[in-house]
Amino acid sequence: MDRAQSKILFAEAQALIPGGVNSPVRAFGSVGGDPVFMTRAKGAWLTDADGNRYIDFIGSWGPMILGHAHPDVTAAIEQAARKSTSFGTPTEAESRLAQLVIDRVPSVELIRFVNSGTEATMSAIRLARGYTGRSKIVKFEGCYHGHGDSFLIKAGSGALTLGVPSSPGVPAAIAGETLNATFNDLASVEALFGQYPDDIAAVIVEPIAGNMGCIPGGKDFLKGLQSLCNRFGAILIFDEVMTGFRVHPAGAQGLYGIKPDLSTFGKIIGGGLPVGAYGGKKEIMEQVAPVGPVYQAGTLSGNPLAMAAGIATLTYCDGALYDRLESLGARFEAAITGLGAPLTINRVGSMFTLFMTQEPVTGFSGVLACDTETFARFFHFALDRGVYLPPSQYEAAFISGAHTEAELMKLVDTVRDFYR
Ligand code: KE4
Repeated sequence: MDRAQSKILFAEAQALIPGGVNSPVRAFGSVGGDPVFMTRAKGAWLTDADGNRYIDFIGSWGPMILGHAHPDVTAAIEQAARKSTSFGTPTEAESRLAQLVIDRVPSVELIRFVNSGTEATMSAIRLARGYTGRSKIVKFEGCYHGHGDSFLIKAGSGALTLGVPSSPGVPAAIAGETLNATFNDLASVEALFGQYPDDIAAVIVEPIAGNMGCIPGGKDFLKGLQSLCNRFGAILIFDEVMTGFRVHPAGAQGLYGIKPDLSTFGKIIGGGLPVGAYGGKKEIMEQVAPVGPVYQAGTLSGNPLAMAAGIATLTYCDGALYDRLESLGARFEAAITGLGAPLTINRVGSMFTLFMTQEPVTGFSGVLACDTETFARFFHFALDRGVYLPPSQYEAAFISGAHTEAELMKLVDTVRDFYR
């Protein structure tokens, strides 16, 4: 495929922006080659600066569950924009989106909107620390919760992709308050509570990991986390920035039947516009300013365009959509498995990862055993055939409501041809 215009745009961007990208994982660091500059998208299809078309399996890293340029989402944004793009005052739309989330997620009694998933998780752990008076947090190696200082210790997603899971620039004093446990290994968490019985403010977990590739949390593991937090007085935070409204109408917590103390959201609730949120038990959320002393603020929090896009998107996130995504995803998974190719697929609903290993991938060690060189070759093999996958073995791919069987079978055919 000719991507001359993307190359020109990339060279220009590199002179202006570090790495030519505004988020490292977009830079093709682990798959090689130059990133592709997109100019438009519709439904399940992307179009790049050279006019090449691709079936989209990134979905903007999760938000585009309805597919691109859904007419009602676009119309809602246009209508809101005509009334101004921001007021800096409360608006009714914020309550409308808050109500939609609270109605769907039983554990959320109060919610605060912010501008990104990172802001949501940063705020949630500050709240947990303020509420408990404790300073340590437990996260899991390979999980990613955004680029807040407390999380960039053995993190997943772009940090892992670029080989810097623990970032320079995070002061030792902050890094020292973050304890890393092993995903799907409850004993590793019990050991930390045994070591710090009175110091852990929160355990934050992706209930279905998406940032070391897609790895479902075991139900006993997640319920065990809840029991440990209850026993030791720590806050259980489900980071549902990716899984929220992705895998179930009530997110992963709806799928597992677990009610965490706090949850974080992002991506889908903004329909592609910048939104994050944190919410949960009223007695905890009432510690947030201006009701309580835990401070958190944002010029554009609750932005009217983002609220409009989120409301329009969630309106379509109904049972019929999730049933369709599950049915499509299950047929896709069966077709991939049926190829007998030397890879492993993990899937939950409409999020999945093709791992370049023949072993089951149930945790971080399984991910590290993957052949990332083969993944890089497969990524470009697919790209040149009009299939756009996440440019990293350590990411989840996404199916949208705009995908049909034909688009998914194109990926199946691409896998078959790659291993032929
Ligand atoms: P943002 O700050 O990127 O909106 O959200 C951070 C975040 C928090 N929690 C989870 C579970 C997440 O998946 C994310 C962000 N996900 C990555 C994709 N793996 C964002 C893509 C990127 O960094 O460009």
